[in-house]
Formats: sequence, C-alpha cells, structure tokens
Amino acid sequence: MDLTQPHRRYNPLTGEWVLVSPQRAARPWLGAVERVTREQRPVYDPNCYLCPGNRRANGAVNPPYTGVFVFDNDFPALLPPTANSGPTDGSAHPLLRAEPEAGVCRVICFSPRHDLTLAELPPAQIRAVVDTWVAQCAELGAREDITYIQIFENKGEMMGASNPHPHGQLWATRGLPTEIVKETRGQLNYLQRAGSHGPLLVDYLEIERREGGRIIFENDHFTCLVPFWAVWPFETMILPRRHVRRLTELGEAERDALADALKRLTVRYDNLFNAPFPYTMGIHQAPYDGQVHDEWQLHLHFYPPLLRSATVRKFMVGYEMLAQPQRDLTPEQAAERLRALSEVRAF
Ligand code: H2U
Ligand code: ZN
Repeated sequence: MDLTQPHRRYNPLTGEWVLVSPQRAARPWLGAVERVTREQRPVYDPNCYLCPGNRRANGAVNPPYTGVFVFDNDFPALLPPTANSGPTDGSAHPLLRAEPEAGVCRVICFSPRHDLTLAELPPAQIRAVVDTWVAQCAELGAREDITYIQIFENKGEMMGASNPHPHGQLWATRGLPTEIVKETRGQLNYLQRAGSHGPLLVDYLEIERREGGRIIFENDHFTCLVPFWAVWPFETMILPRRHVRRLTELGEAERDALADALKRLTVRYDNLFNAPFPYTMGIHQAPYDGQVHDEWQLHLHFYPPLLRSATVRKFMVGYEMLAQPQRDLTPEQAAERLRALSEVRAF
C-alpha cells in the first residue's frame, strides 16, 4: 500500500480509525493565529492557590511543602460512595440509562516552584513525582470501592489548565471509564487471538523497534514513539520495554528511567516550537479490580494540540467530530521532527 496517498490507520487499542492525508500537508493556512504567552513567572506567586503556604479557593491553607504535594480536590467531580451509589434500580427506560459513580479526585503539585514545568524540574524531583504516582496507586488501588485510577496533567492555557503552577490530577473511580473499557477490550481481543506472542503493546513495541521510523528516543527501560495510529500531529506514547501491567510494578531503576523519559520528551516538545508546549498527558494502566489483567501493558499518552507553531493548533472539528479524526502530517514525519530536536531546553 502507498502510504503517501490518502489512507486509514487502525488503532488496535481503541478499535478506531484515523484518516491520513499526506498529500495535504502543504496547503495554505489562513486560520487563527493564537497569541503566545511567555511571561516570566515568579518562583513564588502570592496569588497562586497551589504555591506553598497559600490559601486555596475553599479556605484551606497549603503547608510549606518542599517536594511533591497532594491534596483532595476542593471541587471534586466525584464524591465518596453514598447510599445512593448502589446498583441501578432498573425502573427507568433502557434508553435512559444512568448509574451512580463515586470516587476520589486529587491534585498533585509537582514542585513548590511556581515558575517551573515538568521539563525544567531536576530529574530527582521528577522521580519524586513518579514515586508519588506509585504511592497513590498503591493506596487507592487497595480500596474496595476503587477499580480505576486515572493520573493526568493538563498543561498550558490552550488545554484549559487553570494555573501555570506545575501540577497534575488524579481521578479514581469505582467504575471503569470509557477509554479504559475500550483499551481493555482491544488488548484482551489481541491476547486471545491465535498468533499473538505477548500483550498487544509488547508485540507492538517489538515491531516499532525493528522498523525504527516512529521511535523518538529510548533509555534503559522505556521507549518513546509516535504511534502508527496517532491522531494529534505530535501525539506520542511512552512504553516500558518489559511487560508491566501497573505503575505499582515498577522497580527502582524503572522509576528513574520513567522520570528520565518524561524529562527528555517534555524538553523536546518545548524545543519543537521554541515555546512552552501544551498537552494533555496521562497514564494508562490495568484496572485495580482484583483481576490479573495480563492483557494490559502500562503506557503514557501525550496528546498535544499544536500543529505548526506555538500558536497554530489543530482543531478536532467538522469531519473529525462527525466522522473520524484526520491528519495531514504523517506519524513518521512527526517522529522525524521530534527525533531531530535537542534534549537541552533551548530557551
Ligand atoms: P487543572 O489541572 O485543569 O488546572 O485543574 C486544577 C484543579 O485544581 C481543578 O480540578 C482544583 C480545581 O478543582 N482546585 C482546588 O482543588 N483548589 C483550589 O483552591 C483551586 C483549584
Ligand atoms: Zn504557584
């Protein structure tokens, strides 16, 4: 098949397709140009609700923390289980299906420094963030009323982050969220198929390492690549090289290596358009539902919105909302550009 002509690529994790139109990459652009905000931020901002010692929106006061700081979200999307969170009563019409959901929402401040991002934190501090993620999963994963823990970071105004202070979030739920249901099904289908060697993403990584064209960099324990089926122009994944179902299974050296991979990728992203690079990133791992889940392979997704500069973003609209996502820049071209970038932050 000629991959320079319009084609569709299949995402075996989600069962969804992406339309790739490589011939279209050179078309003229007359769309919006967004303003770059590259203000110099102070080390400490007295008006920031995440800085050490400051008062949060609901009145709680942050401790004078010096490392990673976790607190229960003051405006949580989920609440602890109540009498109302039992099984659905079944009295409603099946077309009006609803079920109770319960869980925990926490905010994770990566550093007391208001002015830094993940890309700028010293490796030891990123390692402390990784350790916090692991500890949170160990604690919440042991709870009877939690089956899934979604860790994520929304970075940059363009992605709707409410505050530049380096932070991420965690939402842990009693039920499995949609993306996790899709990825569990995809990985289970693959593992149960005749001819599969290992879990889907373990086999996939082996193919990518053989082909090489979509790999950005590797360290001793992780590989960073642009997936074959990527939807966002500079979408990437970080994958462990051994079979790891959950964050809690990572050893010491692997946690260091994950911190290293996070730093190297986020620095490359910043260097791509010479500006702080926005994204939503998140960790996908096996459910904490008491099952083994051998089909699952831990991985991180980075979904950045930018397309051709620090101000020109891709919009998932029109055909993409109504039919299927589409991209012009091929995943191979994106990987080549990200691979060529320095791992020293250039500004
Ligand atoms: P972002 O990651 O999208 O920036 O969101 C930050 C979260 O911080 C958001 O979920 C919470 C908001 O509810 N928050 C608090 O818990 N306390 C505050 O004082 C302000 C914001
Ligand atoms: Zn701050």
